[in-house]
Amino acid sequence: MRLSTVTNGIAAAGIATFAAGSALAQQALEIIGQPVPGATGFQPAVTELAEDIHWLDHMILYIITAIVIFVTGLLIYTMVRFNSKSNPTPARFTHNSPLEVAWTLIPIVVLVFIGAFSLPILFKQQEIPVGEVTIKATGNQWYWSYEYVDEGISFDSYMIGSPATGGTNMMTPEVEAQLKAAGYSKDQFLLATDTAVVVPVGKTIVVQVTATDVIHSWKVPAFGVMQDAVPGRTAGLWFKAEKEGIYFGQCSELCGQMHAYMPITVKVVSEAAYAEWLAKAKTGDVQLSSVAADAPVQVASND
Ligand SMILES: [Cu+2]
Repeated sequence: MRLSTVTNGIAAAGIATFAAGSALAQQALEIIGQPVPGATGFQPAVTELAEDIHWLDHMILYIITAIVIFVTGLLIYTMVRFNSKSNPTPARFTHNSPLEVAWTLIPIVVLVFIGAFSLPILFKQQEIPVGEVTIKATGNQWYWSYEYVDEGISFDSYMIGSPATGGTNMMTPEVEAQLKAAGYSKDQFLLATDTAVVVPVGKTIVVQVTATDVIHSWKVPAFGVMQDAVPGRTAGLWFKAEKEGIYFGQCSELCGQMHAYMPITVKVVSEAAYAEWLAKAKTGDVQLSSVAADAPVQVASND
């Protein structure tokens, strides 16, 4: 694993950039998108798509709750009112047309209502805009490869602690040290990767998802995106992250023995930090800046 040193300036600007680089505040990236022990809700939403999904989920939860209360009430009423003690002679009729029409129409209305809100959200996800950054994500057994198609950068991304990084997919003191060196803690084991997808904040990112062997799935919960990676086919997803930080995702299509060990790490950084990373990545160093032993990965930021 490569651990590079502080913010190499853009070569062309040499010393000037270096001076500016040191003037930029060194800001630790906050880990925002990760599972939390005991949590039951969603990870924080940092894209419009994720906000839409959360809104839809909450709206449907109200409808579900009303239906559950209504049906439970009916059941209890029926049990009390029509048991053999309180209703010894049951009625003999077999049809009730108004009732049957009602229990057909009301669910249709409920479903159409839900569809009227969910379909526009689905279309928003599926209509891929023109990306300001386009990344091709390729699923492999068992790691992700990334290619910044307009920049000529490509690299693989392995879980820290996986065999490719010298591990055994188990937590060991060595893995803990590797995680620490990369700016993470033990809690990010199974989530943190040796290299990360780095994207600028507030920009439209288009990810072209595919696979080389079996079906994988590229998913980052905080962005509200998930796309199957199918061999021989390229499918798109897009997002615009509104907050700088570190976001984790996982392969979300069972793809074999080490399915659980091919996570996704996305670092959303300022435009300046992205430009610096890009310049460095073009020289072959795809690590994001340097690392203080106890701080999350440092990136230069001017805000
Ligand atoms: Cu997979």
